[in-house]
Amino acid sequence: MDKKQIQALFEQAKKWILEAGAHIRDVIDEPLYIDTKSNPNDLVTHMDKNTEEFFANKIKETYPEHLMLGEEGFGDDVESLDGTIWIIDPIDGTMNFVHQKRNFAISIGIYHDGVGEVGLIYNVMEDVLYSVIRRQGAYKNGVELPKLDENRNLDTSIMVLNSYLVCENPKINYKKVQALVKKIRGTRSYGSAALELAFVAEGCVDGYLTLKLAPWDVAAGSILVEEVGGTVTQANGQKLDMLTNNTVLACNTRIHEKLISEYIELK
Ligand code: 2AM
Ligand code: CA
Repeated sequence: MDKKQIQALFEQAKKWILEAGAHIRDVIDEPLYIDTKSNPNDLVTHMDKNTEEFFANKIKETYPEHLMLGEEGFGDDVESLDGTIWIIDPIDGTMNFVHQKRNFAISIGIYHDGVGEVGLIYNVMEDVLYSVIRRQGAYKNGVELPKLDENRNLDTSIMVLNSYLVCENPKINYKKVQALVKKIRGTRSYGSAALELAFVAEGCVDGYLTLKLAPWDVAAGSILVEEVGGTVTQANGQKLDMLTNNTVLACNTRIHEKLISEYIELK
């Protein structure tokens, strides 16, 4: 895919994400039809489904040769990353959407032959769009984000961590995470992986560690973070796999190695 085609794809995706977001804002106070998925706290609403269907229809109409991988099942059965694939979370942070009517995002990552070329994360209620075209800069509402601070160290870092990481947890040595909490300057938890990755890219937090994200949670945010010089891997340092769930460590590159070698021990 050449530069011109990628630019055109970006413009199209941007138009659709802003349109979908504007619609959600218009109907935000209407009644929600809420369902649960894997467990009583795993929420989905008719807006998650309608929004994903909106993208699925647009993509099929406009780019019949492209595939879509989405959270709510309107996409394709994607078994390889060959070709052009739109990886979409129609509402990332559904619990926030339901309980708070804010702090959620639409996330779109467009991958070509396994490489993330375009990323868009739209904080719908704040009308803030994070966007990236690989090697052409990362932006927040059209203003370019600077590269991450090269002097960052753990003592002065804020990290996005969720409470599961510090409770007795069979998947990670939680005592090491507790030591990390003491080491760093502060912790935050926002409840939308896409926004949490965007905040790493923005440099307003320095790292994000979590034990289970789906491809659509991380597809756009990882492109954004890497564009500003950050590092995004699994929590053991291995490359992310966009076809499966992953543990995720996204952070300022300066603290990545120390986090993995001293504070993250997966079980
Ligand atoms: P969602 O709202 O789109 O489901 C919550 O901390 C973050 O983790 C949200 O981005 C949420 O995405 C995601 N998430 C919640 N449960 C998940 C699961 N079982 N697998 C992967 N990601 C999940
Ligand atoms: Ca979702």
